[in-house]
Amino acid sequence: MKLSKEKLSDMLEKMLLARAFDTPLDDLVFESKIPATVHQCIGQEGNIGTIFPLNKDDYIFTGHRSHGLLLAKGLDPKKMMAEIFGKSTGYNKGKGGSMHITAPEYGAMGSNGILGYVTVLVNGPSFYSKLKKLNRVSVAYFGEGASNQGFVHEGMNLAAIWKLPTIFVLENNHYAEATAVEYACSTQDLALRGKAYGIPSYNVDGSDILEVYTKMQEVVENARNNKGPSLLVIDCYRYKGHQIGEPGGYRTEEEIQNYRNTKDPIMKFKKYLIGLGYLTEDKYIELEKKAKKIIDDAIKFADESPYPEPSETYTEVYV
Ligand SMILES: Cc1ncc(C[n+]2csc(CCOP(=O)(O)OP(=O)(O)O)c2C)c(N)n1
Repeated sequence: MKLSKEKLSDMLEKMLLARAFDTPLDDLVFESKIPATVHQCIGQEGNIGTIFPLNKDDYIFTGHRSHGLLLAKGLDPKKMMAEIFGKSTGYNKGKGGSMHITAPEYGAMGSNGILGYVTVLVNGPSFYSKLKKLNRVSVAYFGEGASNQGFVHEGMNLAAIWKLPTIFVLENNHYAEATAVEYACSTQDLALRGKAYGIPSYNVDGSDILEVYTKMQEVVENARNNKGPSLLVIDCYRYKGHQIGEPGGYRTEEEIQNYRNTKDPIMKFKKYLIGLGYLTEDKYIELEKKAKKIIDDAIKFADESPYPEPSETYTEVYV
């Protein structure tokens, strides 16, 4: 696979943007600038490699830990931050918050706090795309904890029998809240969950964005060529707690440090690009600063934006 320097650079910038977005959120929650807790994807930035083979009009359905994926899909950090702040300038006028950011104009069909439900919803646009011959794919993101939900098995079965252009992306970050995957999942080979429904299923290393990208490219092509759904199981790790403010205590600091030191997706990609001669230490620092500036501006925008008016309480809601 030969990717241009520009494409590789864009991947690094999106990873840095994802990390820069989630990093200041702890303080913002503790200062009550953000009125609810949020789930950070720090450590899981390799997973955004799944976004790059997609077109703007391909659909994604994400879960509660989705900021990095949404930024990579092209959403505006300012409108995302404003949404998390609960401000009227946010994607959903501040009524959705971190777990429900929705921007159909980017194919971002909604984050969803109901674990695993995305695997059912995703088949709607897949079916539509197949019926109307639109050649669009639809992707559902969910965790290994969510993969124990009944929905997920219904969603996979339906995608398989109707041969839908659906891609299931299971982000195995090893813990569902405080519960380790070894305890909660009956098999550690989570690809079996797709194979059980006759779905081609692959394990990929989430610390290597290019491995993630390459496999996603392949399954996206298969979906566009009417070959039906696929499952990617991404092995990854979250450095922060399940959510901001969690007390921890279910894993050792040593384990977290070990991942940071040996499998950090940004550090690995940085090293790779330096090896290729596409990046220098100075350029990397410049890109990090650029990402931080974008997020500082987004925070300022969110902070200065107004809350929705009380009179808007019942607009843009179903009931
Ligand atoms: C149907 C449902 N059950 C329980 C919860 C509460 N809950 C929220 S996140 C979470 C753990 C999710 O773990 P996982 O799917 O592995 O995703 P991760 O948080 O690790 O990204 C639980 C149990 C929920 N939101 N929805």
